[in-house]
Amino acid sequence: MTVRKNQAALTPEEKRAFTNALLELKRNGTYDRYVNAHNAFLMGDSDFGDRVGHRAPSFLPWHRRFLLDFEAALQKVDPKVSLPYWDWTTDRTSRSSLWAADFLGGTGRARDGQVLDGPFAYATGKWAITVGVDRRPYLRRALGAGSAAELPTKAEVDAVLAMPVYDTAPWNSSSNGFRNNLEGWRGANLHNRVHVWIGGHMATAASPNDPVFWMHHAFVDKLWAEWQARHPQSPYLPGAGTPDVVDLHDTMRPWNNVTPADMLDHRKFYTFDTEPAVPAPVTASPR
Ligand code: CU1
Ligand code: CU1
Repeated sequence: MTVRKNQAALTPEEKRAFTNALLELKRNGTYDRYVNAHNAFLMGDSDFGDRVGHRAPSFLPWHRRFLLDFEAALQKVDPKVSLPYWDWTTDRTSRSSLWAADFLGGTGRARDGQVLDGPFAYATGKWAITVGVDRRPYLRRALGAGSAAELPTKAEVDAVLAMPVYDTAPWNSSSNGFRNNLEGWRGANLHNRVHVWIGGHMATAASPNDPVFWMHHAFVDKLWAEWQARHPQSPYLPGAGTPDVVDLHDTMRPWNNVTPADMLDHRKFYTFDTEPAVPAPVTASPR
């Protein structure tokens, strides 16, 4: 069973295994298919994006499944790898070990935002951007330099985790409730603000070009699990019969065989290092 760990607790070997698996997916073309899929959701068909992956109740189950697919691709390269999560309430400056040259590399240079150090710097020849908002081929960041000067705080996260209702009509970026406050279109602005704080590619629809995308969303996903644990009586909403919105048992594009209900229990797929491990199912040994 996969255990997702806090990125700050990874050993040097675990960091290397994770970044090497990312580089291999980039080399074999898998990585850019994921960037393309995410980009298509936001840019290709606005109705598609608005109603499924973002600005919608299905924001959380959609990204849970997207991350699961990507993690499975990483594990094909190296079965020991899992998606680390980045707790941005704790590791909240550009001096965090997350941004060191032995992990993700640091912020971009002032002139053009180009990331110059670490495994994803353009000069390594291993991380050319092919799916972008323009033709610049290098990964860009501007940590804390944009309109989001500070990452969300623990207190801001706790206030959102205390919200008892998952989502509310009209089920979009104006809704009140846990999902939209976490996604960030209202209130303290959690998830969206982190994209803007990083800047560069993370502030665009092609955000998965920056590997920090996966670690940011792994933490957003963990916050959903924490919210569920705190509000065990609060269901995913809407339940049924809502036009143009993914109800509990409606399928989500692009998979068409996955519903939010299928995604509600993350322990079917992985656990976090902060919770007890799920015991392996007892199976008859083959011989
Ligand atoms: Cu997304
Ligand atoms: Cu995001």
